[in-house]
Amino acid sequence: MKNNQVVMMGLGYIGLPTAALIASKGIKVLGIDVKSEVVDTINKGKIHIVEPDLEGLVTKVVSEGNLKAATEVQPAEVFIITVPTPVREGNKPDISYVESATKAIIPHLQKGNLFIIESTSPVGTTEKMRDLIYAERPELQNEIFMAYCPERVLPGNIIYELAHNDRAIGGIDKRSTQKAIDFYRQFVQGDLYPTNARTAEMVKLVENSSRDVQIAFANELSIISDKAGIDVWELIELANKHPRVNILRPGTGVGGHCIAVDPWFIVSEFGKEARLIRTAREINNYKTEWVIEKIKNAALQFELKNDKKPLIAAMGLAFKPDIDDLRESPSLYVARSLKIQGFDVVAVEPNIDTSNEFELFQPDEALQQADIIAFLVGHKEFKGLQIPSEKPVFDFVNIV
Ligand code: SAJ
Repeated sequence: MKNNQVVMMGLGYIGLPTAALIASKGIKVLGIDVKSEVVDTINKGKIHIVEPDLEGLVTKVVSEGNLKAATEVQPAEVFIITVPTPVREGNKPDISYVESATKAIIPHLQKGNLFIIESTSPVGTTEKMRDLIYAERPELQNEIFMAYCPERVLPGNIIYELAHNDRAIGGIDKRSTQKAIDFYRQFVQGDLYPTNARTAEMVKLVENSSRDVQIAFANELSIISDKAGIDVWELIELANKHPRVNILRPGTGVGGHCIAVDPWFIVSEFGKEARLIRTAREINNYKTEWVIEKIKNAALQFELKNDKKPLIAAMGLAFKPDIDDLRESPSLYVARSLKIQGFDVVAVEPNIDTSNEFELFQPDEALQQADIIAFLVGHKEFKGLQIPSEKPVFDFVNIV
């Protein structure tokens, strides 16, 4: 089994960096992905996602022969599942990729193997996969180890955080927890905290729900302050001078692949109980609609006054500052909604070179040519820009 000590199922934003980090410790890793283009790219030492420092690491571990990619599973000592768990219609989590990855592993499992789920999952998923495995391979009952171990890395800083963040590790029994801790200790410098699988699953959901609730509080304050004629940024700065208050930043809404999604895993299962978590989701989604309304009202006023359509500059399209990731981005949603509603929109996004959807302007060009300017993301390039005083400027992220 020396040839493949670890099999990583799913080579996306978590699977690929984790596979590369493990391989960098001299452990043989076989990465599995259903997409053959992804497998081919990785086997050439290249990457298909955007993440600082990742390509260099992948090139190195592939050239050293410690990381290989394939579409078919092979025997290993450790199997790790890092496939997506999307939220579907009605905000219901879909664990079918975890199920199909588990099914693909089942024929290769051997006594003494360690099976780990990292994918964000509803509470009880690890136990479900345990039952699935034992139903097909009853002889493995109590002969393999199983644990849930959520990742908690920040996109843009994944390589550092994978190695340095603390982790919660929850086995289906105590020996599984210990086995998983021994495994992670080989490549994680942070502390490893033992727990059970259900708690570890909930820890992940609670971390992102906590951030969502806190951002919702800031977003609600921004809407209230706007009505009250108060500068929300000054308000928060002053409130945060209290030694036990730490309010986060309001913005265009909450985007990304985790914070706007994970709370639904709790709400869909504990609908009656999870009232605050659900409301926070609704507030953060509403904030994006509120931003659109603000810009639209200014645009309609401009049209009435000048008898022509305004040119609107969407300053920033990414889901958060200083990254090029446009997926699940509230800013992109704002720009797109305005365009769909018939407004003329140009975009400024310093982190991307091309767009099929928007004409891209340089920041100065946008400030000169646009009639309405809306700062949607706090990119560093926007700091210190000279803002024309005669035009309507919305700074939803307090960058100027
Ligand atoms: N945001 C605000 N105001 C704030 C902070 C963030 O509006 O004060 C917005 C951002 O603009 C963005 C969204 O929230 O649209 C999410 O950004 P983020 O930087 O808070 O988080 P992500 O989605 O990049 O990563 C999160 C992290 N979770 C926590 O901080 C609890 C990360 O550690 C997780 O590993 C990741 O989700 C994940 O994969 O679950």
